[in-house]
Amino acid sequence: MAVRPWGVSMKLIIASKCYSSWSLRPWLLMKAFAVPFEEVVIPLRTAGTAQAIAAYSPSGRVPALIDGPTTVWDSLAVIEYLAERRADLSLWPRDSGARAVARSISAEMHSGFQALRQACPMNLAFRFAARDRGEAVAADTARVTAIWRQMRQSYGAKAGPDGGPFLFGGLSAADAMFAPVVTRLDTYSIPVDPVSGAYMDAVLALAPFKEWRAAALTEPAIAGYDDIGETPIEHFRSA
Ligand SMILES: N[C@@H](CCC(=O)N[C@@H](CS)C(=O)NCC(=O)O)C(=O)O
Repeated sequence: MAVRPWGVSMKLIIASKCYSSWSLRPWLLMKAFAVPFEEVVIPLRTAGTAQAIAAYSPSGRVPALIDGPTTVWDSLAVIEYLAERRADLSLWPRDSGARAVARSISAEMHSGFQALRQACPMNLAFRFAARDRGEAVAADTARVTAIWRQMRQSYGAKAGPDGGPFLFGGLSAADAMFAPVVTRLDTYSIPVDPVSGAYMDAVLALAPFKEWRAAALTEPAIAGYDDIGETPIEHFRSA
């Protein structure tokens, strides 16, 4: 039986890039680590969205990854699958202690920070003014930025080959998991400490993130997502 080369047939099913925070995670990781894939973008909130997603994903949600006969859904499961299939790439940190912490903060992100998510949905088309968004959002922000400071101090900011601008030095799956939070804090002008600010700048400056954002800004606007009852202070869509 012929052995299928790694990744050749992988297909990543995602939703509108402007708004789909979950889709950004595996897409960014795969691009940053040059894992080849074909993308299928399903626009959100159309008459055909649910049916189009259901054709690929048993949960009715994206992202989903199709790798030959295998379908994986849920962003964290997709990332774990990729880390296993492409063990050669070390998508998680190489050190087992660091890897365990990276998985812990990723799981915390995956299942938490509901207030921040709800009050500040991902929207790459605008920037909104800083304002008090309530205690729960402030508490989520405090925890997220405490995680970032701690990871930077304990792992990322180390001198030498293991250092780098990301949570564990070089880019890892943990950064992909937090990328949508980075965009939210940026979009809603939420004040952060200098260490977190520098980390956010590093994520936002990633070439694959810029590629994602550029594509997001060419998509048709979805009024239901754009109308959040606030007037943007910056508009990034070209048309
Ligand atoms: N926990 C899931 C959440 C996936 C999710 O909610 N995806 C949204 C898009 S960001 C979706 O598929 N929505 C379908 C719809 O709105 O019709 C994950 O991590 O992948």
